[in-house]
Amino acid sequence: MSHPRDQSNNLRVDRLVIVSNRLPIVLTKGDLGDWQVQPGSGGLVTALAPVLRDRGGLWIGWPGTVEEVDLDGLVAIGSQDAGYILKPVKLTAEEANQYYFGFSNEIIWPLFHDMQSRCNFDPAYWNMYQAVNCKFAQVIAQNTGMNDYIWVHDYHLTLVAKELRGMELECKIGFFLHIPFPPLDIFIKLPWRLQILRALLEYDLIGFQTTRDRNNFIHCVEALIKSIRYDTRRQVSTITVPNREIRVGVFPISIDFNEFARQAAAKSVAERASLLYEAIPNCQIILGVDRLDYSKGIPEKLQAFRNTLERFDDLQGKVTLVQIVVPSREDIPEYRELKTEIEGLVSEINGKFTQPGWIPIQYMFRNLERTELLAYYRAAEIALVTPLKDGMNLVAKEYCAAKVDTNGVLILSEFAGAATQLRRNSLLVNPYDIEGVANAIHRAYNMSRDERRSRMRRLRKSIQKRDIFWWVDSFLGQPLPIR
Ligand code: ADQ
Repeated sequence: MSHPRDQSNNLRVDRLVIVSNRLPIVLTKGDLGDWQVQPGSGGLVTALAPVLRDRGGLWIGWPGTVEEVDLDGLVAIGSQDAGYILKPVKLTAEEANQYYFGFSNEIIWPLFHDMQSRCNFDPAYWNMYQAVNCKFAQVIAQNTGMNDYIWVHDYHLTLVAKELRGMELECKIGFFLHIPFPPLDIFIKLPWRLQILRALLEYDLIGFQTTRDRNNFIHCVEALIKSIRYDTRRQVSTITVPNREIRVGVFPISIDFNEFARQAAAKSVAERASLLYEAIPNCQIILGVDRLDYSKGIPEKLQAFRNTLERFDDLQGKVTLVQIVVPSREDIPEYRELKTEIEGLVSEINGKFTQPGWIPIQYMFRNLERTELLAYYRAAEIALVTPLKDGMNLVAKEYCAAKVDTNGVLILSEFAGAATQLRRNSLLVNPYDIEGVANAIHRAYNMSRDERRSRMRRLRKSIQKRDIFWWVDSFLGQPLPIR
């Protein structure tokens, strides 16, 4: 992999410092109270690990536990396994509660997904969010030098650059927002809108998933902060505020396509996929894979499936929806209520339509092993990815990568960031339009093999071309303004 930033005229960067809410390790407590460290998985770690190993660097974040435990020792083991240094930011239970569950997930998350009525604008959350961002900045300042490039990830850490500038750390700092950025009329509901916007302008480069998000951000800056100039004609635009420039760009995140395709093609996955086919005979499998979150539109999806069975009764006994829900944020009451709502709908639909030998919905609420997830991707003729709003949605890309036989249809929400890239060859739907989604399911079910294959081939080609390595390279390769 090349790193154009190293060859540019830019300041020579010595090391890359990744900062994210969570460190890429998983700490688990055994039955005897002993702690285990496992490496984290996921596209971001896969893509960044080689860069960190090659040019040296570190990853700073919260190890994910507030328990009294020898964090330094455990993290040191994690560093050894990873091949690069991990540095923990230690949080107390109260800090984790108010900064993470509170400000990040009860304010920014719902607001940035256009769901302001779900926000709990508690001022105590804001105070703790500032304090924890400051704590992150202190750990960064203690562990970095002038020539390091600091790359901060996501909505938990919007204030880090501002804190670092306050400590007179003048190195280059980039920021990538994994979730959407809302339009002005929603963003201005945030009581701390000016503080957050001004803090974001302390980064040198801000990356968004889509042009929509980038433009929303620029409109907010234009409306709320005076005397700025900008130009949105390019993939990366420049905002000029008094005395300095900030680059603001579009960098759609992706997956390690080749690795997904390779693993999906393995014999063990093919065998598992055949077992799934045999267990659901004479049916096309429609697959939903979502983290437990109201932004993912799971109840709406179940209603659309019910509508499909009601309006297209020839599909009864011919399609099975396999809905996998990954446990998430269950400490927040709204997430527990959502789980109850989903389970109620599943049992209502199954109660109404089940016939001897056919159950319309198979529902799973758990984490799956990679091989099992890939087997479901391979076995499903149709993927139903219908978030109400989503930064990108990697499940849509993973499904296509794993569909090595190309016999699959992707039904995709127009409000997922992934729709920008995949709109032409998926069936694009409005997830709020129950009948529209049902029509798309009917169309996907009846789509000819040739049409499925040619659409899926094009989807796969486009995802392979812009994979996670392309994403890392294009962010890190971006020339930064001189400070
Ligand atoms: P998420 O909201 O978590 O990410 P998404 O992009 O769909 O959403 O990623 C989910 C990940 O979880 C996928 O990699 C998937 O493989 C994995 N997963 C799903 N079901 C699983 C299961 N049952 N067992 C194990 N793993 C499972 C946020 C934003 C997104 C953005 C990403 C990356 O909300 O919009 O795409 O960050 O920027």
